[in-house]
Amino acid sequence: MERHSPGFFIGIIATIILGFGIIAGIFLSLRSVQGLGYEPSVLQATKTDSTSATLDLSTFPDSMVCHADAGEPQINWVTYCPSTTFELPANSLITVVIKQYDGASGLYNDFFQKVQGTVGGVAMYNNKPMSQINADDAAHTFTIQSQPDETNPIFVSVPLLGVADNAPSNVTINGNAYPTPNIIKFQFHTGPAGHVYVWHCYVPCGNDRESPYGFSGPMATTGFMAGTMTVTNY
Ligand SMILES: [Cu+2]
Repeated sequence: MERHSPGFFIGIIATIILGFGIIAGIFLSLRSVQGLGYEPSVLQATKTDSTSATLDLSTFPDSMVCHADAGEPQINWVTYCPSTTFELPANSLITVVIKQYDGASGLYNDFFQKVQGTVGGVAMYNNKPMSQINADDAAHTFTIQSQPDETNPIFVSVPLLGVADNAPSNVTINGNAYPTPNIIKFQFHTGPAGHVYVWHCYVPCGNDRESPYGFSGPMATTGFMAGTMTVTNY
């Protein structure tokens, strides 16, 4: 039988210790990411009758209105408002109305310039029906996806038109000035209760244009540009 030097065994022990160290490191960093994440309160769509409901949202270029106590740097992050943890009634027609106050930052992936999964394949942009917008004009997207094992998949994706960069800030909310928002409205259907979907924005509207190219900060944080959509009975 081959004999190993003491160094061989020290190497194995070092590898085991290092392995545990890496696992512990990953675990701790994941925990701290969760700690950074903001757990928003649940926003239930408002039922208008037994088979329909409305979800009223806004998107802001900063967090002054929606996360007033966030502190640095979150107070400067773009955000959906008032929440990104949504609850929708089962087997219903959902009308989403978004007041979009932010300028465009544009898409890297033109797939998300199309309106997808809505009733009629369109969204209303300031009362005008459109099935897509220019990729460069997108400020955010409203995108619902399903996990791979989902038995009732839903895919809805609507690009939100940015306001012009030179638009005057003529709207005041809680003492903060914003331009007149674009109003984006669309509808989709929910299926049976008891399903949870992934909700996200796909415009790289995060902190910077360096790696990871706008997908950091608010894009990676629950309550800003990431969340969940739960279909339930209420
Ligand atoms: Cu966004």
